[in-house]
Amino acid sequence: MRFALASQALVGAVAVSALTLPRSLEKRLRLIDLAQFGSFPTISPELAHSEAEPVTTNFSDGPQFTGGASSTNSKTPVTAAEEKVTTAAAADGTCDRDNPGVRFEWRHYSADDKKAFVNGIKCLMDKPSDGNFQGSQSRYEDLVSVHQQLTPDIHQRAVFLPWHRYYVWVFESLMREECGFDRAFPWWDETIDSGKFAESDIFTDEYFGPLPGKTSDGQGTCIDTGTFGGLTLHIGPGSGFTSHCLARAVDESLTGTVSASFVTDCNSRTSYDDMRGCQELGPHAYGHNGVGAVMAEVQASPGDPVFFLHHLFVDHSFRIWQNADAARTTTINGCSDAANPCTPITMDYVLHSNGLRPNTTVASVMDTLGGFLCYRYDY
Ligand SMILES: *[C@@H]1O[C@H](CO)[C@@H](O)[C@H](O)[C@H]1NC(C)=O
Ligand SMILES: *[C@@H]1O[C@H](CO)[C@@H](O)[C@H](O)[C@H]1NC(C)=O
Ligand SMILES: [Cu+2]
Repeated sequence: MRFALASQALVGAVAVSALTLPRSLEKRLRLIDLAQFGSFPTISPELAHSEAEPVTTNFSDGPQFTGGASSTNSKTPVTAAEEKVTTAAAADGTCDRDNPGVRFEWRHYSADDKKAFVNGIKCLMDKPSDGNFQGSQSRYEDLVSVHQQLTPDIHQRAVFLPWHRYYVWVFESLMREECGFDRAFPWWDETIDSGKFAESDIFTDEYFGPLPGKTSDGQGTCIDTGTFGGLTLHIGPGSGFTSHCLARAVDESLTGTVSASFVTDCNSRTSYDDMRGCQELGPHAYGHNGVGAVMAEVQASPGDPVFFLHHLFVDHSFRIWQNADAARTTTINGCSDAANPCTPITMDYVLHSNGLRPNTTVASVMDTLGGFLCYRYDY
C-alpha cells in the first residue's frame, strides 16, 4: 500500500483552457455542477517513475504468447473483419489458445464494427431492468448498479484488476446474450490519444458523443447529441439515486498524463500489488478524471458508456504485464479487505456481480486464455 500516503484527491488544479466556450454558446447548453461528481484518487507520474523497476516486460500482445506454432504464424495480421471467434469463451469453457477472440484497438476496428458496438450498448439501455437492482431503469443500469453497490469492495485493493476484468466480461456477456452482438470486441489505446482525447472519433455523434471541456465557470456539459444524446442516468451520483444527465468535462492536462511511459513505469513493477496500485491510481484514475463529470465519479462512473472502452484499456495494460512471466497468471498478492492487518487475497477469492452473471474466482480470470475467458489483444 505504498501509494496510500501519496494519493490525493484532485482539486480544481487546472485553469480555464483553450477549450473554454464563449458564454453565449454555453447558455445554449445544458450545464451541470461538477462538484457532485468528485474524482478518483491519484498518484503523480513522477512518483511512479521514481519507483519504477528495471523494465522486463515486452509491451505487446499477440500470438507469440499463445504457446506453440500455429496458423497464427501467418504474415497477414488478422483484422476485425476477418475475426471469426465472436464469443467470450467457448460454451464448454475451453479456449483454443492459438485461436482466441481478439480485441481490436479502436483504430483497427471498422466504422461498421464501431457503429455496431455503440448500437449494442444502446440496445442494453433500451431494454428494461430485470428489477433486481435498486434505482435501475434499464438493463444497462443493472450493470451500473453492480459497480455502484460493490465500489468499496473492488477499489484500492488487490481485487481491483481481476474484478474489473470480470466486470468487462459481464458487460460483454450481456451484449452478446441479450443484444445479439456477435463481433470482435474493441479496446482503446488511450496512450495514443494522450492529451487530445476530444480529437478521437470515439467522441463524435457517430459513436459515443462529444467530449466538451469544462465551462469557464467550471461546469460540465450534458451530452445532447449522438447515440447517447439526452440520456438520463438514475444510478448515482455516488451512492445516491438522483436523475441526472450523461455529462462530460474533459481536462486534457489530465488525459495528457495517460501516457505510454506512465503505463510502462507501472508495469515495471514485479510485485502484482505494486503494479496494481500504480495502474489504479495512475493511468486508470487520470483517464476517469480526464473525461470528467460522470466518468470522474467512482461509484456510478459506468453510467458513461465510455467507461467500458476505458476499462478495456486498463485490462490491456494488465494483460501486457502478465505476458512478461507465465507465473503472473497463476499467482496474486495484496489485500482482499481494508482490515489491519488485512486478509491476503487468494486465487480462490470470489468475484461476483450481485447475481447479474454467475460468480467466478480470481483464478478463473487471471489467464485471459484460461477457458472462462478466451481473448487476447491485437497488440
Ligand atoms: C517483443 O515481442 C515481439 C513479438 O515477439 C518482438 O518482435 C519484439 O522484438 C519483442 N521486444 C523486445 C524488447 O523483446
Ligand atoms: C456469489 O458470491 C457472493 C459473495 O461471495 C455470495 O454472497 C453469493 O451467495 C454467491 N452466489 C452464488 C450463486 O453462489
Ligand atoms: Cu471501478
